[in-house]
Amino acid sequence: MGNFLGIDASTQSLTGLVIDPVTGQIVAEESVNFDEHFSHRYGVANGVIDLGDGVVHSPPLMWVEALEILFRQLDASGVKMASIDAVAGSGQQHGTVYLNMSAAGVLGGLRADMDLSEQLRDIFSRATAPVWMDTSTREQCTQIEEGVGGRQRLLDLTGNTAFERFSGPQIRKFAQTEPEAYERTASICLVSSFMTSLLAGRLVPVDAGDASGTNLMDIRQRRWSPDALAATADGLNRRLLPVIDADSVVGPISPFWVERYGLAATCQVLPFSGDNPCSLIGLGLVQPGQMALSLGTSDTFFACMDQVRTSDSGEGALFASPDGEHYMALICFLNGSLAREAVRDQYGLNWAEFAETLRRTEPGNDGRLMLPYFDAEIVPHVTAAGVIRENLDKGDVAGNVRAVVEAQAMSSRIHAEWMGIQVQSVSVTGGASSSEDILQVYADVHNCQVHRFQTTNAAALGAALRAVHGLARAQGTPMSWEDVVDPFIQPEAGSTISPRPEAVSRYTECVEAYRALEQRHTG
Ligand code: XUL
Repeated sequence: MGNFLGIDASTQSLTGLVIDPVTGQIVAEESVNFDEHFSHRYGVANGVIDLGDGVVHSPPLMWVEALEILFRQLDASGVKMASIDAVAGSGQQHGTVYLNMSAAGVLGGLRADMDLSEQLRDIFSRATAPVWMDTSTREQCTQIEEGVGGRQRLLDLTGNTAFERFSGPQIRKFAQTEPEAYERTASICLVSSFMTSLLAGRLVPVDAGDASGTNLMDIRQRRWSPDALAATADGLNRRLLPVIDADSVVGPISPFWVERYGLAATCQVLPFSGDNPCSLIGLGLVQPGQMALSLGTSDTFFACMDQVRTSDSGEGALFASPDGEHYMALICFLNGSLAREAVRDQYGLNWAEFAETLRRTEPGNDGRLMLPYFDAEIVPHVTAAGVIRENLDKGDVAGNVRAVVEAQAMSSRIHAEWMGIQVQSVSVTGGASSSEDILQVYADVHNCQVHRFQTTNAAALGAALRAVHGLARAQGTPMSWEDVVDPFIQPEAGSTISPRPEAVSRYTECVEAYRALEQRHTG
């Protein structure tokens, strides 16, 4: 067995992670930050273009360029490209990429002597892709829910009520507001399936894990729901390829990557899935009842489940697990690292000072609370930015630092109640998971141990592990999910964070105070 590559196409960067499944080692991890490379050329900040009024897009051509840079970086880091047996990936969820009828032909005839971005420049019917941070589709959400026979029906059918960021409402808005461009659209990809298509050199369908984030897939059948398609846009069925199993091999990598970067012609491509479904695998959540936290651009808190369970309030999301068998319950906080960064910047701190401030302040923050809506929020549903402070002065640096982190941790506890899981431990990933001080707050608020791992990028790791599992199955030597994930999910020695009894009892009260404050302002 050789090496396996997992690629994570996230909001702010593109990461490649190479694993050796035999030794259980991460062989290489390289990242391309979009702002560093592209802020001028594509006008992105934090990887996105904020067009105002809740409209947030990213240019897909930027992801194309980043993919080539990533392969160059991996090569320069010493990875033997020919040793990669298979590649799979992970993409920020919900974002949609709109392609015209030339796309399939161009992808199939890629030339290795030209940049990928140069060749793909004209395949788009829409230059930019709405991403998960876009909150501009409230109207379309209501229309889709009504179109399928009500909110509850959409929830029963797809596992989710209509969310502004989900692909279906975004597609509907495009079809309504730019009908000519929609007419010119031959195929609609998600970020995940777009990236897979670049590697495979042909249009590849969406996997069931990411398709669950569209408001278009029948969650039990794992295929597009005719009712949801009809309620979303005319002619949508022919613009979407049928949903595929995340575990299926799509085919060999395009000769473009073989000739240009030395990958083996036998290297197999498996579908990208959503970043959260991939993190589920990367954190080893392949059995029901386990919980994990991802502290990224968004913060997500999620669990593996063995049956469909939806949140009555409609704020939680449900996805199909890419393990092909289970489900993933998730809550997504838009004000994740962006809120922590906003506080850090507001008070001119660096991360070390931010952490030091957390360390010297008391759990419970002496009753100083914050609702950290630096931007509109997904959970709970808040339509416009507006930070609320209680017993907390805006000039109180230490109080604000602790308040933003405590708010995020308490909100994750309150809004995960619908999952009905007795939290035993939390596995954690994402950039901010390197901060012990932030994680201590989560351990205290949830009264459980918090585990950290070799990499903070569980999405890329999960993608690589999916490649191992899928290829073994395709080769007729199937492996259990446990055997695939186990070598990579041993907590880092000495890195587990335990709850402190005094802090735990203080948070029992604080959580109720936070709940009451939140209900007063959002309820
Ligand atoms: C999940 C969500 C985000 C994105 C970006 O529903 O919207 O977590 O996947 O990472």
